[in-house]
Formats: sequence, C-alpha cells, structure tokens
Amino acid sequence: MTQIAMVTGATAGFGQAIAERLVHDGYRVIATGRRQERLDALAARFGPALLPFRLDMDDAAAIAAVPTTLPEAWRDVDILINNAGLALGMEKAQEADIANWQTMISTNVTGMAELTRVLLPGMVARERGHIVSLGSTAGIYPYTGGNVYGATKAFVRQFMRNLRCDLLGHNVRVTNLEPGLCGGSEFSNVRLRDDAKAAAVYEGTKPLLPADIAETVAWVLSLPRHVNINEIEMMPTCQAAGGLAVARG
Ligand code: NDP
Ligand code: 8X3
Repeated sequence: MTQIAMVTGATAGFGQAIAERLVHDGYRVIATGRRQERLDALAARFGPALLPFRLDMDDAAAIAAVPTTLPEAWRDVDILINNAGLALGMEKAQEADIANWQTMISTNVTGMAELTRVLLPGMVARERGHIVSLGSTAGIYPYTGGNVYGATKAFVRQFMRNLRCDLLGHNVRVTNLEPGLCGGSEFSNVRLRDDAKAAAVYEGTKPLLPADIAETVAWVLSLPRHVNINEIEMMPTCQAAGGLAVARG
C-alpha cells in the first residue's frame, strides 16, 4: 500500500525538497505550511499524489483538529516529517527580542510536539509509522546568538530520544536529523530579515543543499522496517565544530 507522508513546512527549503523527493519515490504526500499560494503551486505540479494542507504550527486548535480535518483518504499518516521551523535573530540573549523567542518556541517546540502527539495514536494502532524531525547542529554545539534557537533544537533531540522509549514495541520509528550549514533555503532570510546579510552567510562556502537533506530523509525512510536510524549529524565538508571561547583581560 502506498505510504502517506506529512511534510510540515513544505512551502520552502528542505520541506519542499523533501516533499518533491517523496512524491518522486512513490509516497502520497501531505504538504503543509502557511503560504497558500505555494501549497497551490505544489498541488498543481504534483496532482493527486500531493495534498496541499494549510497548517500553522502556532495554531494549537488547528493542530489538535488534524486527525479529523484531513480528508478521510489521507488520515492514516504513516510518516511525519517535522520540518517546519525557524530561527529569528542572532542577537545575544541579553539583547534578544522576547517575541522572537516566543515564536521559535511556539513553532519549533510546542507545535512540533503537539502535531507529533496527535498523529502518534494512529501510528501505534496501525503498528507502523515513522517520525523524522529536523533538529540541528545548533542543538548540539553552542554559538553566540544561538541561544533560544539552539535550545529549541536541543528539545527536538531529547524529545526524539524519549519517543524511542515510549514507542518501543510498537513498530514506530523515530529519527532526528541534525544538519549544519545549509544554503538554498529561506532560513537565513527569515532569521536575519535582510537578503544581503543572508547571502553573506554562505559566501565562499559550499553548504549543504535542500536536495542533500531530502536524499538523507529518503534513505532513512527506505531502510527495512527493523532498522531505526536514531540520529544523523551532518555538515558540509567545509564546516567543522571546534573552538572554546575565552574572555581575557
Ligand atoms: P525555510 O525558511 O526555507 O523553510 C521553513 C518552512 O517552515 C517553510 O515552509 C515555512 O512555511 C515553514 N514554517 C515556518 N513557520 C511556520 C509556522 N508557524 N507554521 C507552519 N509552517 C511554518 O527553512 P529551512 O528549509 O532551511 O529549514 C527547515 C527546518 O530545518 C527548520 O526546522 C530549520 O530549523 C531546520 N534546519 C535548517 C538548517 C539550515 O541551515 N537551513 C540547518 C539545520 C536545521 P510558511 O512560511 O509557508 O508557513
Ligand atoms: C541551522 C544551522 O548553524 O545556522 O539550524 O544554527 S545554524
């Protein structure tokens, strides 16, 4: 039977590349996001293999209603790709905008956890499922200005690890994918609210691209059901973790 995958944040970047790849690989894809015109464009491109489904990850009521607002033929979601998310700002914590913090927490943590919660009972009942989440190297390695964004991704990491425990014995797989520097998406444009500054983030680098993320997701999903990839940390070859800071004087 054709598997149904819900991809959150499919209107740009990783989510769009993942949705395209999964349709190509023969999945039926529920593509979500807030920008209706982009969802419509995806629907026009992919036809009946893709369901455009507007969903704001900051809307708890809409998330709670997902099991009943999805068209009946699309309710048995086999795969949830928790991709929708964002960073806002690079200010140090002591200067950061609290509204930005609230939005990151609401989208990356609360909405992600709630959507997972509402889709899990169906997966458990059917004894099949897979949750794949977009964590980040920012959830592992600290950096200046990463404060709440990195903390939301650390939440993703531990939530996915804990889900593995709760779902043990139910044949539901859980994977946390943690990419580093990745270009070709709107991530830095959204974060910095300045296209020139966003472009400068990738200047002189060869970053990961959304297609690399989609390839990795497709591989994780394609493995035999007895194989669970818990976590993947991936970076472009031009990036490495390193360096502890010291204040002198
Ligand atoms: P983009 O900004 O290109 O895409 C983000 C997607 O999330 C969009 O489709 C957007 O859709 C959706 N989204 C944001 N807020 C909401 C919301 N409130 N409700 C519904 N959808 C929302 O970013 P990327 O593709 O780069 O990032 C995807 C994920 O990967 C994020 O979770 C990000 O944190 C993570 N990540 C990114 C890295 C990078 O360097 N790019 C590296 C590591 C992880 P819309 O605006 O239409 O709602
Ligand atoms: C995105 C990677 O390093 O910009 O999650 O935070 S980073």
